Amino acid sequence: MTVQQDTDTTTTSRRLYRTMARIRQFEVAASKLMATGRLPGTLHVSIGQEAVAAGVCDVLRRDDHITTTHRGHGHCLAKGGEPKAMMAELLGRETGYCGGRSGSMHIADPAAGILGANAIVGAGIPIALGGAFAAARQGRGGVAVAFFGEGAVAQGVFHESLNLAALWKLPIVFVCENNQYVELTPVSVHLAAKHVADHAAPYGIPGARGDGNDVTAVRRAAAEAVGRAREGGGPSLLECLTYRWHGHFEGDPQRYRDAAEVAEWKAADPLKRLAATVSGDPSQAAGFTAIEDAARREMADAVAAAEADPVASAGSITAHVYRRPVPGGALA
Ligand SMILES: Cc1ncc(C[n+]2csc(CCOP(=O)(O)OP(=O)(O)O)c2C)c(N)n1
Ligand SMILES: [Mg+2]
Repeated sequence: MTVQQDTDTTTTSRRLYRTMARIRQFEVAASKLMATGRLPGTLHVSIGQEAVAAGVCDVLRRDDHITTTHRGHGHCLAKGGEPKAMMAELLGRETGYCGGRSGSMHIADPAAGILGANAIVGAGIPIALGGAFAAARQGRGGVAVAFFGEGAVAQGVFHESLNLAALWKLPIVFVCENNQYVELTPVSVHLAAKHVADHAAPYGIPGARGDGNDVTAVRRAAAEAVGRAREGGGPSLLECLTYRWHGHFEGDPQRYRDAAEVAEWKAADPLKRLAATVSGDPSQAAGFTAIEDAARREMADAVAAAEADPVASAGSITAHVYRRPVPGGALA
C-alpha cells in the first residue's frame, strides 16, 4: 500500500481540492435533502471544516484506521468511503453501509479502514486506540487516527486514551477539530485548559495547534505526526482550528452566535483559500472549477441512485441483531 507523496505541488493541490470539493458537495446535497423533508433522522454537516479531513487522510494508507464522530461524513469520504453507500445510509436504504439502519452517525467501512462514526461524544477515541494497538502488534507500520471535536476533550475517555497511547507508544494521531462550539456552548466556557493541544504535555507526547482551514498546513502537520507514528515514535495530538458554517444540526436556530462571526469564518473558506494559491495560473483555476463541477455531479448521482433503492424493510429489522441462544435452541 502506498501513500500519496507530496512531490508535485500541483498534483497534491488538485487532489486535496478534489477531496474537499467532494466533501462540500456531499454535505450540501445532504443538507438539501434534509431541508426538503427527504432525509429522516438528525443530520450534522461539516461544511467549512473540509480541510482537516482532506489534509489528514491524504497521508494515510487504505489499511490505516480512523474513527470519527456524529459530524463524520467528511472523514469517511476522505478515507475512501463510497458516497452512494453513505447517501443510501443517510436515506435509510437497504443498500446503505449499515443496511439503512443507522443513518448518518454510524457509518463504517472496515475495508476502507473506517472503524466507524459514533454518536457518543468521545467514544470513537478508544476504538482508534484499539486500531493502533492492533497495528503495533501486526508490525506493518499501520497507523490509527481518532477524529473528534473539542467537546470530547472534557470526556474521561480522551484522557484515558492519551495515557495508554503514550504509555504503550502506540501509532495513533489524535486529531481534534476545534470548531469553537460544543453544541451551543462556546469552547471558551467549556475547557479549563487554554488550548486543546495543551493536553499533550502531561502525557509527554508532541502536541501542535494550527490553522485547520489551511489544508496544506494540516497535511504537513499530519504527515509529520503520522510519519512519526509509523516509524515507532508514538502518538501525537493535533488541534486544528476551524468552524462549522451550519448549525450544530440541520435546523438549529443558532441563537448562540451572530452572523458577523459566521461571515468572518466563511471568508476563511478552506476551498477558496487553496484556490487562491493558484490565482496567478488561470489553467489551474479552471481545473479547480472543473473538479468542483465533477464533485457536484458525483453527489447528485449518489442521491439519485440512493433514492431509487429500496427503503430498509421492517421485516428485516432483527437481522444483524445479536440474539442470545437459550437452552433448548430457541433464541431469546
Ligand atoms: C457522551 C455524550 N454527551 C452528550 C452528547 C450530546 N452531544 C451530541 S454532539 C455534542 C457536542 C459535541 O461537540 P464537539 O465534540 O465539539 O463536536 P462538534 O459538534 O462541534 O463537531 C453533544 C454534547 C452525546 N452525544 N454524547
Ligand atoms: Mg465543536
